[in-house]
Amino acid sequence: MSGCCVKKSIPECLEELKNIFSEHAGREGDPQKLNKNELKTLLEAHMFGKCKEATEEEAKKMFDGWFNTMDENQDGEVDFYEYMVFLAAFSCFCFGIDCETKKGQRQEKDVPLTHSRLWH
Ligand SMILES: [Ca+2]
Ligand SMILES: [Ca+2]
Repeated sequence: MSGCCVKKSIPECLEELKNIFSEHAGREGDPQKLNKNELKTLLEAHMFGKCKEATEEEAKKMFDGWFNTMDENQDGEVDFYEYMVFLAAFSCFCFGIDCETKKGQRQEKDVPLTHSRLWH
């Protein structure tokens, strides 16, 4: 994954993101949506790795927080739209860019700093 977007076009990068989503979403149940197991595997494989500083219970609590943040319509699964909205918000957070949610609140409220600290 490292080097993504260095010499790739934006559509190529988006296709890569979609491929990662599809690869994991297709493992269980609905192939168009990520359930909790699928999302956990995706995040560990492509985003955060395994959390080393937190206990298993703390990691589960954090993951549940991430999942609930991503599952905007609260149907218990994360679809591609929810995944991309999360990535957009997460990108802003990582790059220190202010981004407003639909409710007009700062994104930091949904992605607490402790999550970032513990997952790196
Ligand atoms: Ca699925
Ligand atoms: Ca959902």
